[in-house]
Amino acid sequence: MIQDEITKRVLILDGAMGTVIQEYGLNEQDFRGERFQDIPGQMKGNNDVLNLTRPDVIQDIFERYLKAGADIISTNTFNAQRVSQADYHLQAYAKEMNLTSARMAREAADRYSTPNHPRFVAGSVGPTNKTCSMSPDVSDPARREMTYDELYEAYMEQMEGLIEGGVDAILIETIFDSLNAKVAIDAAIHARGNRDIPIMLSVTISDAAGRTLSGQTLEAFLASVSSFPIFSIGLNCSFGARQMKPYLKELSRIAPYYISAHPNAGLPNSLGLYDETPETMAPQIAEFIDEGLVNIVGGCCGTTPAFIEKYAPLAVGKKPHQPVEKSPKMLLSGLDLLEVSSHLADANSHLSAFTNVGERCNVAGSRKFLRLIKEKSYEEALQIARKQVEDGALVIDVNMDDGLLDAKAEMVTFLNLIASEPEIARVPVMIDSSKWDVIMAGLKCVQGKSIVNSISLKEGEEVFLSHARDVMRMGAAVVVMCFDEQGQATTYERRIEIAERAYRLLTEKVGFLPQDIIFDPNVLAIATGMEEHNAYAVDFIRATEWIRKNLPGAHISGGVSNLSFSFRGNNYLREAMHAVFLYHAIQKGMDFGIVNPSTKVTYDDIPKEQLQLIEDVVLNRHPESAELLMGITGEANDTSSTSEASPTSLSLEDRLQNALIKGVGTTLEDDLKEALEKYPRPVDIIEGPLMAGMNEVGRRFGEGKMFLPQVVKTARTMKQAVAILQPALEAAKGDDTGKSGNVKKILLATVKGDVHDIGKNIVGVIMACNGYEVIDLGVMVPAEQIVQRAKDEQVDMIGLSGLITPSLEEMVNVARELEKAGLNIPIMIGGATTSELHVALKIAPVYGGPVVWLKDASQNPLVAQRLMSDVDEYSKELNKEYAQMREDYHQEQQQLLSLDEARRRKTKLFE
Ligand code: THG
Repeated sequence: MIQDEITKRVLILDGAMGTVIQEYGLNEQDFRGERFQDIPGQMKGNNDVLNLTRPDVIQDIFERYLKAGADIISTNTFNAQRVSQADYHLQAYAKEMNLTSARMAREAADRYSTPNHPRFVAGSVGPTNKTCSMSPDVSDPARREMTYDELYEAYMEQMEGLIEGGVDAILIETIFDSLNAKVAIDAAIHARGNRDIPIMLSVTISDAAGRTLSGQTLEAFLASVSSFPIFSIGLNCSFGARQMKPYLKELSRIAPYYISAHPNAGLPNSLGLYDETPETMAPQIAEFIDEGLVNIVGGCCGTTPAFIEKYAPLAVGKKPHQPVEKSPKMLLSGLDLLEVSSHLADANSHLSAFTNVGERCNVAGSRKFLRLIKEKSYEEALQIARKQVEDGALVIDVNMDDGLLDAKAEMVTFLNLIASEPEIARVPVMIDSSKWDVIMAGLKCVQGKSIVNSISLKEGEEVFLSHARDVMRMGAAVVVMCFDEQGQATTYERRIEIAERAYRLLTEKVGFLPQDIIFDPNVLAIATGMEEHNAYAVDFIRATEWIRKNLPGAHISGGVSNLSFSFRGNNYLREAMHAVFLYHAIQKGMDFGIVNPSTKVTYDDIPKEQLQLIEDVVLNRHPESAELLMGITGEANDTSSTSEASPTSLSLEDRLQNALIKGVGTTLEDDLKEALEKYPRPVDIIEGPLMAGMNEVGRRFGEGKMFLPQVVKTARTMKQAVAILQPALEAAKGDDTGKSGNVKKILLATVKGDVHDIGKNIVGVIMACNGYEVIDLGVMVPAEQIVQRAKDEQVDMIGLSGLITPSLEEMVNVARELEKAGLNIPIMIGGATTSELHVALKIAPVYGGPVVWLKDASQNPLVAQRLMSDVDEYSKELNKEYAQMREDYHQEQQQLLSLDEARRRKTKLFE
């Protein structure tokens, strides 16, 4: 078993599958085989189908890795699920691919196993080509290409195939979206049942700030999976070993699992090739092993059996990494980590130990929020969430329970919208509903680790346990209300009785971690005029103290604003009461509270006489004081106001730039109106301050100071700005000499095999702003479709985008197909791995029309302008430049001689 071997030595994992497959020079027919003659489209590139059509090649690769010394080989199933296979019309064969690949790997591993040196098979599970937590469309941030349940079905089928084929472990790899990963874990746990098949994870960091593609930090990701039974966690792809090392160090310092590393053979160079060799990589891998950072090492893109052969001896006799202890703290996350200690705070540090949960995104708790949701004014509703986070809310509660709303649909929409707002998505959410299907639907939208609000024993143990198991399955923490079959607990005794019973059930029957349980002993309204209500607050506080002492690890929360319902309309008094209540409850261990985060009244601010009176009421010292409370009003104006002063001290240009950088469009309307008066042409506003803002965003992203979801947001704000300027742009177009009536068309596409579209979307916005008609084909667009649409629409330009290395090859393919179709429409090339050199060497030579490489989106209008006005002259310039670059390149290459040539030229010493 892997579980036994991993404690003894550092295990060697295999290297890349795709890179090695390329060595075999397979053609379309090899991929297609006899079986798939009639399937439309291109099959080449679908490596997973080779399990069925060229099993000999796959077996050979398994064998070569085993021979090279791999302890673990992974199945050739990275894309073998129906979501990805749909592109090749092979959904129906997904399961068979897994089963076959696992069987072949099993057979090979068994053949190489000896009692002293067992070999293992890991079932490779990739992220699919769709993401669950990001929108495929910048202008519709709530949209999702795929739901949790759809992905779950696809993964389930894959896992079943792998397990039936005999894998020893499931390796969920190249994780770029934690929600996709959570679905995979959910499916793996269900597919394995009670078989002992460990789950291994491998994450891909994709920006300079060390975040995943979907925007989480490594720590936040660890929190997302912290309640799942994980065997190992590692990093793969995107970076070479050197860039990976700091993150690997962090991982081995904080992750309570075995650690794996499978770096690329360096970063791809401008041609998409890998510069590192087995000889240059080995010392870097040796560092990982020698410094005790890893338990498993292997390779990712660009590595081959020759690499693994060099790695295997490095591990001999070396001590494997010793996993750190699991944190006893509650781990929550949005895009960032929120760690909540389970320790009872001491009197001096209580403030830092309190987690305030924003209460305002609640249709039952805010008339304004209810109205906005009813009107579907989501932009403004999000503003309420954003304001709470700005005001310091560490978590936000979301509740859509209202008789006139479709609570489930609204919960899903709002959580999806939040996911596209990095300022808000930073923090974890508390999903608040009294309907279980609303909570489940909400949990299926969030990539972070959230809190379920709430479960209780009011419908008996069976329902309680079933809900608790659902929460476990979704990897969330939970609020347990002190309710049972007899109803709501209102006394001290009933509160602690229910809490204790629930605690036992959760920790003993369900296996819940105590630190993931939050008890809510019911904050109820006091000073209502009914005597039996007077002890509610003090009993809550006493129950809090008891629970913290007797139910170790568990937390305490409550809906603080409930306390003061009898004083509605007197906000100052309400907030003063809340401050007093929290002051005392926090001292006794209340460490969460659902509150209005913008409250301005603090305990110390309350004048002495008032304080005395309020404490008498809250602590039930003088029940008669309630009457007197009514007389208290504060100087403070309406503290719950959500209006936000805009910083008018900034210049117009700075305000516009800021709006873009922050991705907040609320001031755009006014500022753009002002700009229209100041600038001679509306397009000058776009190319001036707005473009400056976008460039600043690009710069910050490059430096790792902004991460992807923030960039997406800025793109959306840009679009919003353009929409506001649109009427003025239209009007101005009429003035432009002769241009109207002849709108130029540009076709945009992210090429097949690639899902990245931020850059492309920005280009779309900018081109639209410049008066071009944009036809955006989206992501993963096959060459045939590009050719077809280019012809049908008679476009004037084509923009091809791609971020990952294989996209380079695909762009060459698209250019070839366009050429074959007899087209010579100018092509613009952009995206992270693209380069002018690659265009000069590979793309321009296969295409008759002009091909231009663009460094960033700001260049598109200028280049387009030249292409549309003096294309002949421009083409000449480009061709000259490319010819020069090719020549320089070849000269450089020739300085590296072939082996034969080198031998021929050797210095002859003994003639
Ligand atoms: N425990 C748990 N969850 C909860 C509660 C709880 N969720 C909901 C609620 N109680 C906590 N949230 C609020 C939110 C707002 C108010 C009270 C509790 C509130 N709102 C103003 C009012 O009703 O006067 C409305 C003001 C407005 O319309 O703007 O007081 O106890 N687990």
